[in-house]
Amino acid sequence: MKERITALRKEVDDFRITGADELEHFRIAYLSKKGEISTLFEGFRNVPPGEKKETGQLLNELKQFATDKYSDFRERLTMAESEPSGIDLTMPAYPFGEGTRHPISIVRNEIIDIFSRIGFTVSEGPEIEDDNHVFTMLNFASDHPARDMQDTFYIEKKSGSESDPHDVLLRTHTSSVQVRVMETQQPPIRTISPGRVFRNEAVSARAHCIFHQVEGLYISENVSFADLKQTLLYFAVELFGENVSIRLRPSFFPFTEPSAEMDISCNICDGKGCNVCKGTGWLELLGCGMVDPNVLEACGIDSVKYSGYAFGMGIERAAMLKYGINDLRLYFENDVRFIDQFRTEIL
Ligand code: 2NM
Repeated sequence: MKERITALRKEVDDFRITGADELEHFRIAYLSKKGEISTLFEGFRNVPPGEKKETGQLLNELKQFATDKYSDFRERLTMAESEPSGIDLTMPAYPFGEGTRHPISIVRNEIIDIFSRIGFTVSEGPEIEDDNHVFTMLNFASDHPARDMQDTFYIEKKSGSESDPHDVLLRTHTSSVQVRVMETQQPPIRTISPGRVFRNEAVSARAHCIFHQVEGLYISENVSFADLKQTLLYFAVELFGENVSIRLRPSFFPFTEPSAEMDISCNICDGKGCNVCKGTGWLELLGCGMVDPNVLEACGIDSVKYSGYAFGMGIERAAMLKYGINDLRLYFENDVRFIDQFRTEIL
């Protein structure tokens, strides 16, 4: 038996495989059920007990040797088939870096995802708007300072310095999208509107003439300020983590009554007070309130039957708080050393 194993091992070693045909011959001759090695295994039961251990070991080694030779060559054969010259010509000549999402897109998508989970849809609308949808229907007085040319980019003014419902301008907030939703849909309405907005401001570390907002709107029967608070707490926890706290301070907006601003606990000093939160332990994140009945009525919604809440935030600001970014201009310069630092899963 031992001599047969040694002879077979030499035979396997000497077998020259140069192509698929020989490879198949090799497999049939040695590795198949009726092959030489299986035959030896069958004869193993007749080996005297004293020699079983050593013979068994040799036999196993032989089988391993033949199996390795077979799979080695098969691997080389399949590689040679896919790369005739040994070079994959479909590979790019130079490695190229994978792109990254812009931090504004990352945070915008995350906000959309968070509100989608509690039933909010996404609404979009025009960036070039009319005075009626940006100001008048949102309860801004005809002499409200936000309408000033110093604050708003006008494309077309109908009558000198007077405001006119048909004045054409760049929207200064995405509330105009929500006016368009309320005009065309009856409650229940549950939607958010992310988008670009435009304000006539000098560019600095804290202000830019173009920025991004997400506004939210929920209108149904018996919607209360408590519903608003609970929704905003859920949102803050999802965006900033379970250790975040929120607080609401009274405020004023033309389109909500009552109105509030929401702060989140400073995630840099854990609320103890640092230079980012200016020692207060709190950072302002968004504005919110109960939609003013005048706005509901202007959009054709019965303000006796329905109530609703709304909120709005700057995405640049939310991203600053989330990532510790300290200069707004970084978002628009698109220096890869900045934008390359934000890598996420898919979003
Ligand atoms: C904010 C703050 C408070 C708001 C109001 C509306 C609408 F269209 F329903 F009246 N949309 N968004 C709102 C309310 C926005 O941003 C600071």
